[in-house]
Amino acid sequence: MWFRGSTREENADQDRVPPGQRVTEKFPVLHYGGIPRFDRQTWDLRVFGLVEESLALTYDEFLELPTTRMVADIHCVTGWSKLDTVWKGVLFRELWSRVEGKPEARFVMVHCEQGFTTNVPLEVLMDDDVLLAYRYDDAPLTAEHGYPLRLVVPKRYFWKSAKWVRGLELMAEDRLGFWEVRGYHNNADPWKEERYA
Ligand SMILES: Nc1nc2c(c(=O)[nH]1)N[C@H]1C(S)=C(S)[C@@H](COP(=O)(O)O)O[C@H]1N2
Ligand SMILES: [Mo]
Repeated sequence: MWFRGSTREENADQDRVPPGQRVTEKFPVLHYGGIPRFDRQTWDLRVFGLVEESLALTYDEFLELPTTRMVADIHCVTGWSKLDTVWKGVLFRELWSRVEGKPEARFVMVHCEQGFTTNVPLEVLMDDDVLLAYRYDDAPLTAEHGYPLRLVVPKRYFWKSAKWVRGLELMAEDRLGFWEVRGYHNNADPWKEERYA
């Protein structure tokens, strides 16, 4: 007997797609506002707030940090998912190991060029798949996808993966970022369909 159906491989992929999402081969570009210009001379990445001493790295200093290459599935709240995306950069926890956080630091506000922000608990950023990425698909990240530096948090909807990151602010209490203030869910777990609050 012959019957139609998905192959074993397709079924395996389906298990990787959260409810309400469709897989795309494309890489849509989504952001609020324009694409910022990168000036290597003035760019820095700051870690500040509830840390014993704030850190400011130039781009060259950042590139000296140990790198990680990671393959991850990403899920946008607008309904697309992309499987097996390849990123290279520095693990958040690698950067964090160079900072002495105050014990009351529990949340992070990610600050980007042009005022975009998103908030993520420190514990979530400490996961082994949270990267500050500067390469995608084994090539430099393109400007539209966040060059020179973006956050990638695969376990949350993709708006938490902030592009053009410039600062990480450690906080004791949670504060809502750009989309979180506008009604997006604070936790943003795609497997629980935490799209809107
Ligand atoms: N700085 C900044 N980062 C951002 C955004 C933004 O508006 N500004 N939009 C977010 C949203 S809503 C999504 S879905 C992803 C899209 O990333 P992409 O354009 O690389 O697909 O970027 C996120 N990061
Ligand atoms: Mo989004």
